[in-house]
Amino acid sequence: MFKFLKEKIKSWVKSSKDKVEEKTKEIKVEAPIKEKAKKKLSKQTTTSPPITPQKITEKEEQIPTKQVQEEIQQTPEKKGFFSRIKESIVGKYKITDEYFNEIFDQLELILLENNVPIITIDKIKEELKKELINKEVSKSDVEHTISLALKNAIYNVLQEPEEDLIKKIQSKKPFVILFFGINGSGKTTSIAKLANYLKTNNLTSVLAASDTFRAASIEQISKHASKLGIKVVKHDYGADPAAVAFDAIKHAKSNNIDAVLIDTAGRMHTKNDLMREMEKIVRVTKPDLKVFVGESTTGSDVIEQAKTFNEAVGIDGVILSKADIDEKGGVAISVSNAINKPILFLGTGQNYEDLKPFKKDDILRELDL
Ligand SMILES: Nc1nc2c(ncn2[C@@H]2O[C@H](COP(=O)(O)OP(=O)(O)O)[C@@H](O)[C@H]2O)c(=O)[nH]1
Ligand SMILES: [Mg+2]
Repeated sequence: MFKFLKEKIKSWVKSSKDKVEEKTKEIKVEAPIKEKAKKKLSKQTTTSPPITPQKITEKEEQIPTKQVQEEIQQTPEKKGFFSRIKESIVGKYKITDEYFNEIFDQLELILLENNVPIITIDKIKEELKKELINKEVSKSDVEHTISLALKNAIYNVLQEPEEDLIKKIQSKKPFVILFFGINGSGKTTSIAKLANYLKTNNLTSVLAASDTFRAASIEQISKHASKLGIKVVKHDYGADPAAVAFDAIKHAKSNNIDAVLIDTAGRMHTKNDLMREMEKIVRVTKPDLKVFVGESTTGSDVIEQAKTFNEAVGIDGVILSKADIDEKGGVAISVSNAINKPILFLGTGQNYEDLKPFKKDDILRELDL
């Protein structure tokens, strides 16, 4: 899923490390030292060759006398100059604000190119800053430190469900799940996959064919139901979707069925009348879980859809479909951060078993962080 992002992040970490080394050398060579202070400092050292950060160990660190320290600190040209020298002598580097911004600019571009919106980039930046700014990093640890900080930052923007869905469904009968999203986002397919997932977890379900609008939609869901060996409740095309869902819930109650999965017609989040219709379905069915199905590959569009659906009807969780054909993966990283709701599943193909419970650790593993 992260074909592009994974490689780009890897080379970013590497180039950030190279920059740290470069910068450390720069400090060593270019930093102006007041002549007087410099002489006093050199008097203390027994050997004359210039000290390069790579060769020096902590043990060999030269501690200037208090007087020398004061003189260096008093030099007007560089604030905090002494500490910078010290860092370079012991082969350590402190990541300053200025330096952080320099390396972060590159990462920002990489994330933008891979469908991560600004709101999430800002959050990642904030998290990275907390971990990296003013942190003393020994040279051998630079790569690991940056990579670990990014891992933590991404971990903190991801959201997985707090409670296992199977347990949740077992706690209330029938458990009503409503699915919505735009046309072609993968709602009907995801419903069929979820029905199959429930079946493998010994839970029964009934499908509500509440997409009474799109041509062939009732046939499509009926075909899935018959393949899976489960019941579908349907009316005619043009019927009230809320009434279909209501009947499905009634059927579940009288047949002791665990879950009701309500399909709906795809609707553009920008069409007010369709959003009002969705509000009516919510009022009538009182779903226990409202699931927004978004297509992973649509990038920033899906973030906008999620925000609008969340404001209009409220989202409890997200299914991101077509993760298998998404080479960027930015939406999986950012959708939760944009609406503050977890991703429940990733759709990873066209077969019934291609529905993967969302786990933060899996994402980090896929990113190789
Ligand atoms: N590759 C892939 N295709 C998917 C996935 N989910 C759905 N699709 C395909 O996307 C198309 C639209 O799906 P459908 O469920 O009809 O979307 P709906 O209009 O939201 O109900 C169909 O061709 C599905 O087979 C997925 O996770 N991966
Ligand atoms: Mg459909």
